[in-house]
This record gives sequence, C-alpha cells and structure tokens, in this order.
Amino acid sequence: MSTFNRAPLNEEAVQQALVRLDGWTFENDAIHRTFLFSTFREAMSFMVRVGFEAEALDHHPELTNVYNRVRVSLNTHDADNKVTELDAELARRINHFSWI
Ligand code: H2B
Repeated sequence: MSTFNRAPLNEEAVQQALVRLDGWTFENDAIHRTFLFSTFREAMSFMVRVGFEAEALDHHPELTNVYNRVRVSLNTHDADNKVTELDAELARRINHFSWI
C-alpha cells in the first residue's frame, strides 16, 4: 500500500501539480494525457507498463485505446472521484517511463 495521500486536492493544488506534469490537463475532476505512438503494438506495450505501475501503487487509471493512441485519465474513486496526490504520483511515473 502506498503512502501517498488520498485526500482530494483543491483546484489550485491540482494546477500546481500540473506545472511539473508535462502534457497533462485537468478536466471534469480528473487529470488526462493522450499518448500517441507509432504502432498499435507500442500503444499496447505502454498500456501494460501503465498496468504494472498501477498495481505497484494500488491505484488504477482509466485507459482508452484507439489504434496507436492511448488516453490516460486519473482520479481517485475513494476520494469521491477527485484528484489526489496519488493521481499526481502515477502521472509522474507514467511521464517518467513514457518514450513519447
Ligand atoms: N484506483 C483509483 N483510481 N482510485 C481508487 O480509489 C482506488 C484505485 N482504490 N485502485 C483502490 C484500488 C482500492 O480499491 C484498493 C482496495 O486499495
């Protein structure tokens, strides 16, 4: 179990976190980023990699795939579907390993 805070962040705190999260935006109580790959295979590999990180953090994203595109949306169900520090942490980790 991770030690990251599952308390909802207010909008200002979310915007603050986004300053250091390249490519992520805040919309409808979630943070989102779309990753565009060269191939479907790469998109699938990325999704599996996200899955491992999600399991490590015990925190699970919404993933939408269409061919070579993957959209990642993050919020915390246990925090009434608001953005928390845990979402920011998963986004940080995804940015870290993303090769896009
Ligand atoms: N993922 C997300 N996105 N939000 C949660 O609140 C959440 C989760 N809760 N993954 C976790 C699992 C919880 O159900 C387990 C029991 O820790």
